[in-house]
Amino acid sequence: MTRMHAEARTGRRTLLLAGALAGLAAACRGSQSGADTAPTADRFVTDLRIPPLAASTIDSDGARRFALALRDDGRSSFLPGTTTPTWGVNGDYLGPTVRVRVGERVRMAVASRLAERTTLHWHGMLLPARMDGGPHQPIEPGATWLPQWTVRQPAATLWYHPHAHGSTAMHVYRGLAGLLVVDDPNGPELPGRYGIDDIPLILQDRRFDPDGRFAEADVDDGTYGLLGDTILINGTVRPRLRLRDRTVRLRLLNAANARVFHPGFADGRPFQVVGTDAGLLDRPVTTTRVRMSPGERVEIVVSLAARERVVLDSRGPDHASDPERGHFPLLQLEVRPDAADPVALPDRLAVGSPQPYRAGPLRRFRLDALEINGRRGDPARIDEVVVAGAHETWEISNGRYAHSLHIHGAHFRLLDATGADAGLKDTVFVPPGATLRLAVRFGTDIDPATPYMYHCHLLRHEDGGMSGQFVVVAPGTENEVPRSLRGHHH
Ligand SMILES: [Cu+2]
Repeated sequence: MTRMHAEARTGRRTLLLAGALAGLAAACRGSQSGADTAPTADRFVTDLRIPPLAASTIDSDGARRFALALRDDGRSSFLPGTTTPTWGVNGDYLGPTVRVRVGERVRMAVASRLAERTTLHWHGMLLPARMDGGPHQPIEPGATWLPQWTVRQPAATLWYHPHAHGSTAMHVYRGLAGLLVVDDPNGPELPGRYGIDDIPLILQDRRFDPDGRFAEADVDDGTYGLLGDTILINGTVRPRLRLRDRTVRLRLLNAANARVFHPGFADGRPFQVVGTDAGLLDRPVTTTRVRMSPGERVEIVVSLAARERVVLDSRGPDHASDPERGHFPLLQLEVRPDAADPVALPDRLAVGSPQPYRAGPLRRFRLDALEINGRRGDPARIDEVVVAGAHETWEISNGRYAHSLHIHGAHFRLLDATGADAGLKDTVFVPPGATLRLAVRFGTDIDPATPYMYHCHLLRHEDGGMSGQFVVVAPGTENEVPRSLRGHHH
C-alpha cells in the first residue's frame, strides 16, 4: 500500500510538470489567436442564444416537478460550415434554465440517455446529501434518478452539471450543464425579465478540431486540463445581444473546465455587482472588473445609453501565471434607439435579517498538486465529520498551482474580505501560495452514511482526485460515525 502510494505520487508529479509545458504551449497559441481576433464591432454577428426556461408542472401537493433528459446525440453549429457533435440536457447543447422559488418543494426526474454512467449535481443547492448528485448518486444508462428537496436558501444563480467519479471534465466539456435559478418573490426590485433585461451568460472555452469537433485530447491532461482558444457564451461564438432596456442584469457563470475569466467592459465603464455564488450582496458594489474561476457566479447590473454598443470582455491571467494571457471578447451589447430609460438599483439588496456567517472551530486544508492534506480523494473514506448547521472556519492554504475550491452542502463568506468579495459563496478561487479563511455555514440535513464533497472545481483536478468528503451528523454523535463507507457504496 505504501509503495503504491509512493509510485502514484511520483507519477503525479511527473504529470504536472509535463502538463506545465503543454500549458505553456497552449498559452502561446491562445495569446496569438487573441491578438488577431481583437474586438471590432462588425465581428459580433451571431445573436446570443438564450437557454430556454425548463418547463415544470405542479404536483397535487404543490411540489414543482421538472423532467431533464441527458443526451449524447446533439448536433450543434458553433463555427461556420461545421457541425459539432455535442451532449445536452433536453436539447443539443447545455440545458434549460431551471427556476425554483424559495420555500418551494422541488421534484426532479433526471433521465440518462447516455451510454455511460453519469450524475447530475445541483451546484450551490443546500439539500440532503442523497439528493446532491455527487458521485454517490450515479445514474446508469437508461435509468431515471428522482431527487426531491425543499428550497431553503436565498435567491441566487446556481447551476447543474455532472459530477461522476473520474468523468466530470469530459461530460461537462461535451455540453452537460445548465443554470438553476432560485427566485424570491419577496426579493428586491432588480431587472428580472428573463432573456430581456435579465440575461444568463454561461461562459465556456473550447478548442475545435479542423472538422469542427470539440478537441478532447487535453481535457484530462496537463496542469490544468484544456484551455480553449474559442469562447462560447450560452453555446454561441462571439455573440451580440440587442437590448430593449438601458439597465440590464447579467447572470455570469464560469462553466469552463479550467479557464479563469475576468469579465468587465472593454471601455472600462463601471458596473454594479449585486450577487455572488449563493446570494445577493447586502448592497450593490461598484467595480470595473470581476474574477471568476470555474464554478463561480457573479450577477452584475449595468446601465447603457440608447443606441450604444459596448463589448463585455475578459482581460486577465488564466491562472495568475502571466498577466498578458487571456484577453477574450465575450459579448457585444447593442442598445436599441427606443430602449427604456435606465432604472436605479435599490440601496439594500439583502432580504430580512442577514444570514449569520461567523468564525467557528478551525479546520485546515492544505492544497498541494492534486492532494488535499496530503492525500487524494477516496469515495469510501469520510475525511471530516461536521455537526448539522455548524459554523466553522476553514483555512485553505495553497501550494504552487491555482485551484478553485467548491464545498457542497454549505455556503460561506470569505473572512478578511470586503465589498463583492465578501458575498455569499460556495466556490472560491485559490491563487498559488494563497491562504484563505472561510466562514462556513453548513446545512441541517443529517445523514451520517452519505457524504458531501469538497473539491477543486478545475475539472481536470477534480477527476484527478483532488477532493475530500464530509458527513453532516446530529450534535453529540460526531465520534460515533464510521469513517469508511466500504461495502455501502460504489
Ligand atoms: Cu485544482
